[in-house]
Amino acid sequence: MKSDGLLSVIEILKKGRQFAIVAHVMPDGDTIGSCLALMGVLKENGKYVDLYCQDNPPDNLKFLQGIHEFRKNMNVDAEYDAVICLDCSDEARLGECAGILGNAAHTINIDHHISNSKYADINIVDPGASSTAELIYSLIKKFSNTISLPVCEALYTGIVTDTGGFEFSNTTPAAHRIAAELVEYGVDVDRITRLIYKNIPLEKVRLLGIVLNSLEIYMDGKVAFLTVTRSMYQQAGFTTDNNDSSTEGMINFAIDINGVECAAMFKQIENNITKVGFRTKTEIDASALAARFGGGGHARAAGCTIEDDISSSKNLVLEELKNMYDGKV
Ligand SMILES: [Mn+2]
Repeated sequence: MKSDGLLSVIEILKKGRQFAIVAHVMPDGDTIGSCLALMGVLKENGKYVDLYCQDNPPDNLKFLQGIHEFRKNMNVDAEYDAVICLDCSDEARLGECAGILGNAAHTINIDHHISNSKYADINIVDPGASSTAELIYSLIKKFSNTISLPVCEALYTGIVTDTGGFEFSNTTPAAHRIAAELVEYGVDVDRITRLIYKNIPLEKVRLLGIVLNSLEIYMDGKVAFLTVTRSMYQQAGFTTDNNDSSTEGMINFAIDINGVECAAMFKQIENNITKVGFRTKTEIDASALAARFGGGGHARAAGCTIEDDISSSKNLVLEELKNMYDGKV
């Protein structure tokens, strides 16, 4: 993190009175936790804060203080001294809230994605940080002498969710140290973990059972497919439209199988529209595979949408995988 950038942010926060803080579309624990922590500390210091996010926060984060304050529509009465975007790698990640950037004296971008486009006046981008929450922790320590328990809980949530519970490769000594300090300040690890992870709606567990039952294995055990149809949601007891969060994490059961190199989850959006998520271990580049169907992503996780039904989509993906393996021989 560039310290001069941090110092000018602190000066703006100290001098200013009205702020807007923006989370990214389809928000996760890091963007939400970072926004709530920064809002908490600013409000504790007598500032006015509006929180923005295009989409609703995940249900399992509803326990965090201030979470109901997120709004989608511009507060036209406010004149912001600064708009602060947290965990947003580019303007597109702000979604419908991007317009707010034009409504402030300063724009500030604090993030840890290596792909960050540095779209603001002040950009604090540290790809070495486990999470944006870690950067907000450093900022808060320099801004305020005290740190309240709700702020600590929001920061802890950001770090624990972005590191996958300290399992992912971005889990650094600093992430553990900051988490340890937050626990010293009073964060109840058992309570937070229970609220975030041990709080799964019954229909989601039922859906997991149905989806795992669809497991298909191909190419001598290297490829695993899972299927999610719209009727499975009804079977599991969902009453609302299906959404991505209800199948989140399920593909891991397929990629974690011993010997599997590529897992794909085929989700029926319409009869002739199939959304495909890919996970890979070491042999296949998931983003290259997804790109063959007009999609994209990362080397180990990617996705695409195929305009065909589920069984044809499976055949197309299987064919591409065979081509990719044949190309290697
Ligand atoms: Mn993040």
